[in-house]
Amino acid sequence: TVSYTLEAGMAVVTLNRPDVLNALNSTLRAEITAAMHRAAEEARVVVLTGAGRAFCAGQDLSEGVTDPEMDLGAVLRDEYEPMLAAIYSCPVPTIAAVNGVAAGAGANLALAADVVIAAESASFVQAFARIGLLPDAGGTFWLPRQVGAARAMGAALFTEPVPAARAVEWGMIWEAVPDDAFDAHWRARARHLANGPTVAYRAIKTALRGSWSRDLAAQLDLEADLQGACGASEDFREGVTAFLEKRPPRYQGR
Ligand code: LHQ
Repeated sequence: TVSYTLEAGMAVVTLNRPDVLNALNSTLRAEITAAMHRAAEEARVVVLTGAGRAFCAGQDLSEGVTDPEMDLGAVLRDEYEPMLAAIYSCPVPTIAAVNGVAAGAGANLALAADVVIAAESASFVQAFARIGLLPDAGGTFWLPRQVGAARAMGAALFTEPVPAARAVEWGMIWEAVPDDAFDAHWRARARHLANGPTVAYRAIKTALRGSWSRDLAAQLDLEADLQGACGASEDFREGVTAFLEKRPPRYQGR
């Protein structure tokens, strides 16, 4: 239910249950988690995308979610959290290439990636309250930070689809791209990162992602530590040399 390709440092993880808009069942969650771990080992960028007309419709609602013995909290802890952690803790940059609707946990799965690029026809739906749930899969963490408290609350309570262009305007995602240019565009973005200074990208992720829970003094200290490591990388030397020689850098990711 996941297809995985690796080409020139670019891993592409495609959610592949198009008949149900790539709804997340237990198998798909496990396969996404495994694919992210594999990509973390062998790729310099990872793209998450969906097969067919949707990105992901969230939890598979035909998976017995209302059975009395189904404990939603346990499903979240045991299966969703490892999947989300594999994405947000991935040491290399992650791109969610949101090809179509992203609903419920599918929307928040996308928001766990470092960069979200959406097709213009895509939309983000905090659908949870429609069926009597609260936004999970990190929604209540990412949304207020990315779009502000008022928009986060409105999106969660009213569950209206947020079209890609508005998601950009709100600061929820990085960019929206016309549908006919979407595929070529995210591939170019991914290639850019796959050919970039991987050590620096890792430092950028560590510094930015942890900044919510640090104060300024701790953050400045962390920047100094990380910059020390970047300064010792081959790619830094190459970057400076290329600049002085007025040519494009050739980064090896070391
Ligand atoms: C689906 C689904 C789906 C199964 C479309 N499941 N089949 C919850 C519980 C447990 C633990 C952890 O956390 C969670 C978190 C959550 O994610 S809760 C939120 C779950 N997701 C939703 O409530 C969204 C449900 N889907 C929709 O509202 C619509 O399908 C959207 C707005 C995504 C797309 O609408 P349309 O473009 O009109 O497509 P459609 O509704 O006709 O769907 C196409 C097919 O996909 C259809 O099957 P069919 O046999 O009629 O062709 C749907 O039944 C199926 N499908 N989402 N989540």
